[in-house]
Amino acid sequence: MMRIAAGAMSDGRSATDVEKELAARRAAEMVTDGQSIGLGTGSTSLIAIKEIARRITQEGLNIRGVATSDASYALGMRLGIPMESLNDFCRVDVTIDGADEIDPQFNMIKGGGGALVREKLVAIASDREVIIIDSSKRVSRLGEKRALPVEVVKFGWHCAAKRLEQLGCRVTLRDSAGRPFESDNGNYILDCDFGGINDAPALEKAIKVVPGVVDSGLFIGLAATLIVGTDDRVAIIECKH
Ligand code: A5P
Repeated sequence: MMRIAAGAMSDGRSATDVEKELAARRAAEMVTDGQSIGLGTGSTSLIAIKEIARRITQEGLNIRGVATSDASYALGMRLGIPMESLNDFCRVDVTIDGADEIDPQFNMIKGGGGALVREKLVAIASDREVIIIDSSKRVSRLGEKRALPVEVVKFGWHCAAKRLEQLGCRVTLRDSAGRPFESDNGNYILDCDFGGINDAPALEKAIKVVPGVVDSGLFIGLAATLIVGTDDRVAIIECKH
């Protein structure tokens, strides 16, 4: 008799995969004809991008995509989504993106995939930021489970790391196959472990003024709609900031 690991579906997907898929598909259903859509980065966004591409093909929707990373741009192009640059309009109707953590105030940590700078630029340019997550991403306090990613320029990054440590964290230079990870912007990512963040809006401001910092993965007041997959259900929450 075949045994199925706890939390796994009979088709091999984990319970988390199912939750991500439910959230991503529901978000893709919200897309309407004529919109510009910010295409997020990460495994949940990937499902949404594929679903948007399917709707373009099957329903003939006229949609333009704005990528939050080189990976999302390449995927959008490969799937036949007409892509445009943020520079073309500097505004986007709706962005659909994932998150690493979201707290009860709907503030978030993003950047697990290293795309935080472009994700934030696209989020800020968006009329509506729709966040799609599995249930594990909801936390009572940001930084509880994840270190906070901070993108820094390479030049003098040690100095930026020391200044960040003075804000109360342990800093690790993100690595990829034994070499420092490089963002799409050619910068380094410092993963800053605060072991729980008490005042995320204040911390975001404090990090932003550290010389060498490009931006942090703290997304304050940017989520407009949260779509959470929980078991076999999906909840849509309008975020009040
Ligand atoms: C990319 O840099 C991140 O902000 C992702 O959106 C985030 O890590 C969520 O990724 P998953 O959908 O893969 O969990």
